[in-house]
Formats: sequence, C-alpha cells, structure tokens
Amino acid sequence: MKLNVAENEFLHSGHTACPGCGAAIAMRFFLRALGNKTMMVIPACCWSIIAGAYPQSSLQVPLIHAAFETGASVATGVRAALDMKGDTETTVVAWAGDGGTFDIGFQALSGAVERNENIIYVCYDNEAYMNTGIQRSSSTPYGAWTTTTPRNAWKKKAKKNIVAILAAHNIPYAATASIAFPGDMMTKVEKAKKIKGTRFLHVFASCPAGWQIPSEISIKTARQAVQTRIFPLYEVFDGVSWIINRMPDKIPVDEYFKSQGRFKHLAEEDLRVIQNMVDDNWKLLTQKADIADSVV
Ligand SMILES: Cc1ncc(C[n+]2csc(CCOP(=O)(O)OP(=O)(O)O)c2C)c(N)n1
Ligand code: SF4
Repeated sequence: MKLNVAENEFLHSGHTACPGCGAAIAMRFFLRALGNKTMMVIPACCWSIIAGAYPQSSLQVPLIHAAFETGASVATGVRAALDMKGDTETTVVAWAGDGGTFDIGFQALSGAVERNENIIYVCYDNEAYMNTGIQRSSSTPYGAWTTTTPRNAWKKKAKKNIVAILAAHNIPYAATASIAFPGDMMTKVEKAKKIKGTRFLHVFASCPAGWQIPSEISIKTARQAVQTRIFPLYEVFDGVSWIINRMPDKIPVDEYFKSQGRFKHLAEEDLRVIQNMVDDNWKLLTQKADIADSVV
C-alpha cells in the first residue's frame, strides 16, 4: 500500500529527532490519522525535545509539556477544561515514552483508565529511557544491553505486558501498532478517535541511537519485530475481546537480533531461551483471541 503522508502533515520538517527516529515517524502517522483538532500532552521524554520549547514547536497542534509522571493526569485536566468550555470536538492525547508509561507515569495512567477518562493515551515504545542516555525501563526486552544493564549484566527480566495490564482495567479500546505498518496504525487511530472513554495505543518505535542500528534500517527493524512475533499487532475491546490483526511470518528471532548492537553479546543458548519466550507469549495471545471468539 502506498501512503501519501505529505497530505495532512502536522509535523514540521527541521525537528530535532535523530535520523530514523521511530518516535518521530509514529507521531507523523498518528496526527495524520487524528487530524488537527487535537491537544497534545507530552511528559518528559525524547518527544519533549523533538517538539521543542515554547514558543517554538515542531507540531502544528497545541501541546502542553508535562512533568514526567503526569501525562495521564494532565490530559485528564485538559479534557475537563475543554468539556467546561463545551468543546467536545477536540481530542485530548497524552503522548509518552515507555519510561513515562510502564514505570513512572503508570499510577496516573492506571487512575485515568479506572475513571475511564475520555482521552487517547499513546505510548511510543523505544524500550528504554532514551532521552537521558539509554537506561533500562520495564519495557526493555529480555537480553538487551542498556547503560544500566551492561553487557556483563544484560537484562534478565521480560518486558512488562502493558496492553494486558491496561486491558485488565476493562478499558474500551487498547491496541498495539507499529511504525512499520502505517496503514494498520492509522486505521486504529481513526477507530480510537470514534470511541469514548480511555483508549490506549502501544506503538512500537525503533530508536537507532539506543538500539545501535543504522538509521536507514529503523523501519525494517520494526517490521522484523512483528514478523518474528516479538511485537504482535492486536486489539482488545472492553478488556475481553482480543483480535489479532496480522498473522506474523514467523521468522526466527535471530533475524531481528543480529542487526542490533544492543543484543550482540547474546549467545546461541540465550537466543533459544528468547525464542521459547516469544513462542509462549504468542500461544497465550492466540488463546486469548480464541477465547474471545468463542465468547462472542
Ligand atoms: C520525576 C523525573 N525523574 C526523572 C526525570 C528525567 N528524565 C527526563 S526524560 C527521562 C527519560 C524518559 O524515558 P521514556 O519515557 O522512555 O521516553 P524516551 O526518552 O525514551 O523518549 C528521564 C528519566 C524527570 N524529568 N522527572
Ligand atoms: S534517542 Fe532514539 S527516541 Fe530519542 S530522538 Fe533519538 S532516535 Fe528518537
């Protein structure tokens, strides 16, 4: 599918993201699908820098820079203010990294979801705290190097399953998306725009700087994460109805790992362990999707 991304462009050129930054690509597709009737709340993350400091901005929509832990609560307040003004047309979006979502912003997020606040919360997931120099987050995958999980002590904990946790709040809509599948991503954004209540998008966004990859393979790397079943594309409605959007090609995990410097210390045996983890996660996901089908 050929996408004309120049149409409805809400991200100015000349922004300060690194070349090949998946987080910048994610925003570009996201706003193209959501449109300019959007108010953006961005807690501390790489995107605080990419958007830039007031009065300058790389975005053509209004935005508030928020404290690291407050993405969902500031978005809640912005929504309440717009409602008081009678503006029901504008969509309020919290846009945060994995550190600001899985870890430090999680309390505010869980609270907003439990209250079913009428916001879209997007986590662009580059799998570490990149803005402060590549520290481990609870989204960093098993096996990865970061500055706080160095090569002789690489991360031995699996990535937190954030979508399952959000789904367990019985959220109206939760979905994964990837910069390598913009059609799928934009369809999900359009769908989320029409739903009321808290909507959560978990967007896989490669980071050439933190993953130690050349910038030109950023999208290819994100595509491999889907093809290997490491990052499946799926949706969850009301916490119960699980739908897998794309059957992965099932390429072996080492195809994905070998181009990334952050995994170069892994031995054959480690790759086998990771392949088993990926297969088990995929089995669990397909079971949930089957269960939901049989309930419907
Ligand atoms: C309370 C608080 N602690 C720490 C920081 C420093 N800080 C700013 S951005 C950041 C990392 C953000 O990581 P993530 O949310 O994953 O986004 P990314 O930088 O990867 O885009 C940190 C630790 C802060 N701003 N506020
Ligand atoms: S460090 Fe990574 S996420 Fe941050 S701007 Fe650079 S490529 Fe993008």
